[in-house]
Amino acid sequence: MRTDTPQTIRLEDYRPPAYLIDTIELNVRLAPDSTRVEAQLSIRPNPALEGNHGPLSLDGESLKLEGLELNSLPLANDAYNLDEKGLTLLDPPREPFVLRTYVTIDPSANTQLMGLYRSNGIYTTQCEAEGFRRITYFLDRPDVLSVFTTRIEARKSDAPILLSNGNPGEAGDIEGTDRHFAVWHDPHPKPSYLFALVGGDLSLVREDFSTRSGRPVDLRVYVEKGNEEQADFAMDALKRSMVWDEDAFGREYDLDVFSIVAVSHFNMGAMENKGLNVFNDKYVLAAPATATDADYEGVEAVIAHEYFHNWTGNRITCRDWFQLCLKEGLTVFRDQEFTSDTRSRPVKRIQDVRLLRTHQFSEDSGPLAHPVRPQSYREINNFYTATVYEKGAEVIRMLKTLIGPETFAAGMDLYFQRHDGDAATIEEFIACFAQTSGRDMSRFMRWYNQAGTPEVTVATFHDPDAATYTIELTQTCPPTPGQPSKEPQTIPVLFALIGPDGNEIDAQRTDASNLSGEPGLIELSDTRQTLTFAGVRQRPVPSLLRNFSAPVKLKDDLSEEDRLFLLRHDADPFNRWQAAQTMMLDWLLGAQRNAREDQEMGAPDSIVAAIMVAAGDTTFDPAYRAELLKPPSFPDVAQGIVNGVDPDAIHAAMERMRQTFSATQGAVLDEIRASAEIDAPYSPDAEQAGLRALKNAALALLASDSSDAALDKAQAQFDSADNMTDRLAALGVLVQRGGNRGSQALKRFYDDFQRYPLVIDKWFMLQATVPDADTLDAVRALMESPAFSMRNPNRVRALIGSFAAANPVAFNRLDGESYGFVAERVLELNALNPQVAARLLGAFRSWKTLEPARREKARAALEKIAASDGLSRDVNDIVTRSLA
Ligand code: B3K
Ligand code: ZN
Repeated sequence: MRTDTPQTIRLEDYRPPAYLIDTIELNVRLAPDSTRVEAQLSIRPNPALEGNHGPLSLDGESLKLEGLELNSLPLANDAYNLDEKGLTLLDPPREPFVLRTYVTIDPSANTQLMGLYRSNGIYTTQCEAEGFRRITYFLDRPDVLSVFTTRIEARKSDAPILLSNGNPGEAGDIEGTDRHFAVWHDPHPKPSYLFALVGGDLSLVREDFSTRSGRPVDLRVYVEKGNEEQADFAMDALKRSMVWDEDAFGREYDLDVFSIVAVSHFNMGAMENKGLNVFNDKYVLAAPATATDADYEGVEAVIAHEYFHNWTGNRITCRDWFQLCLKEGLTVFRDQEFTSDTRSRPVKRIQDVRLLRTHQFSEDSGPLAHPVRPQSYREINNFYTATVYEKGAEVIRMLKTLIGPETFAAGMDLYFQRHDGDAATIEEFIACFAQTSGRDMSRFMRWYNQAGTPEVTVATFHDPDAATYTIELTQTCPPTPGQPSKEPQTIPVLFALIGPDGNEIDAQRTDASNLSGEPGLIELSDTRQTLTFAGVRQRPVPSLLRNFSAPVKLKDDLSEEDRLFLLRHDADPFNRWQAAQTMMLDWLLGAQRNAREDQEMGAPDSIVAAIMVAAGDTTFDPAYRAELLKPPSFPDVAQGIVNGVDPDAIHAAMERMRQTFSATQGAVLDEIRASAEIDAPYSPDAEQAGLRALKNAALALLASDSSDAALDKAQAQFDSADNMTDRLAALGVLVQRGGNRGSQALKRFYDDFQRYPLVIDKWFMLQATVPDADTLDAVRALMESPAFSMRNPNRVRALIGSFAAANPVAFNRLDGESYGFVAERVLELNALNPQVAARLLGAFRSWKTLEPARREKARAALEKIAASDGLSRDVNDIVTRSLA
């Protein structure tokens, strides 16, 4: 493989396509090493452009061209150019014409898992973002929409099931041969990235569905043979998603068939191809013995997400890849709302914010920071990021908060009505809400264009004599690559003032700014704004940024006493939880500093005691109480450190905090644990899952002292569990804290579950995340396990990915050995699967904040990658930006 010259694509260079392709008829003859693809394209010059349309460059990569005809005549050799990027017709007709191409491709040799490939003997495709060009020559860009008709042919024994997008047409045996065929027609014009084709020996679970307006839909979930009893939950989740989108957004399904196919080799979670979603089987398969509650929730959320793309992504697609958040941020927002309606809304919000802070804030504060809508890229696959997805969803949530739910709903309706069938832009999307709200959205638009996590600093002042209370808010946003200075952006800050009796006070705002705003909402649009309230005799405690109303870092002037007060009284469940988190975080920051300076860390006894009171409150939902018992994450702490991150010091502080729970609150924890025991058969529903989450959060804290008493409880749970959630939680405790008991439990777990690769991924993950320098040796050894393969992305993520991204202690070994190890794996994967390699390399994203000794070792590992020959565009892009 050669190193691609990094070519930068810029949003400002966008030009509409010079040619359009109205229809494409594909004829695909599947064979393991040499699949033949015939394509007939009806092409015409784009009437929106004037004058000479020039040469026609079709994208094509790793294709073997076998034939080429224009309007049924073979094309002369000097009429076209062929290179490794595609096929150019030098002087195409000015009138509509038909181009026919014949190519062969090798699905078995496709280890990148882009284009057409085989996974465990099943032919499947992945075309987003630019994979269709690895199947046939085409204008492989999202603003070229075509009607697809796909005929697939294969040996019956090789691929008894043949699927593509749209509705099924003619199908049957090919007489006198051992082959058969199937034709699929998709009436909805779509970009090539939404094309899919599947062929293989699959088991089918089927159900009938009827949309609200009465369209019958044949729902199908296809899984590998032997997995059929693990597909029912996915089917159920699909039906619930379909009903929800009708209720919540008025969106119905629009084809006769909707299929989900689960495959075991997949670069990400799943893909929303029109009418034929292809899934990583991790997000389809679920049974109590093998899937955890979190797995069930993940299956449900990803099924919903891909289904919701049918409107936000497929019916309305993106004009160009810079607009990726148009479909991703919006669809994440929609799946978050679905989960909030299905399960607990406050718990979902807490979990989403935890994820955002852990991944997106880390990304936003390092060398890979980019705006929700980037302005340039070298490899688009590197922009399927926490920023585009999760921050993109936060931007939609802020929009709804600012304009209110009804105006937001009207804007969504307008968007669906106005842009159905379009390849749209963020500007067009936002214009719909500007219209329904009558507002100027220019400062809000900055959320799409400015990278970095804004900081909102709050200073409060109470004047008892004048009975006034003022809140002064200031926003800043740190520099990010290519953006040294930032403009103020519209930040919605939901708030309340809480009086000494614990009740919210209804104070009158007397300041001039934003008097029109909703009560309880501050619109911070300037760099600095001051609010004044009259008639406030006693100092209230402000509850700011309720429900985490904007993805910012809040620096307020509250005391620990204020936070204890909020933990007791705040009616906003998010901020009640946040009060506990902030107290823990402040303590952890101080403690890690002391640990680094070899000072006594102390113990957070009073904070822990207050949290235990809240966590013991049975008027709260158990899932929420479980969240209260989870300390801030390692990246949460690391982000608060300015003078060099020492992962061992952070770990020591986190351990001390957990041990304070077990040492001072052991009896209460054990009581909570026992009270959450379920005396009913397993069900993955939210209620039971919440009880298990509470029980297992209590167990994890209880066992942080590694006492025999606690380990015995974990052992008993491991031995007797009737479900994977409890079994895995107990195994985690034994592996992290139980020494030999952990090794024995691991052995038994492997013996019991070796038939289930997705369960063995959990086994890899638990071992790869033991916070100990020696874990590197364990990971090296596990790579030799027969269950491991560098060719399966799930295995790589479970073992190497979790070691690099979820084990800060072992990854940041002082001797730099782990950096070297991960760099070697990146280079190995670079040749096999560049997307997975680039993703793994992202584990270095915070290297610049490390203390100097580690920082230099991380730099050396990155430089070694940068200096290697044959870097893919994916890896080259990440390593270059990381070092810049
Ligand atoms: N749209 C796909 C992601 C494609 C990633 C391409 N590298 C899945 C999703 O977000 O729904
Ligand atoms: Zn998506």
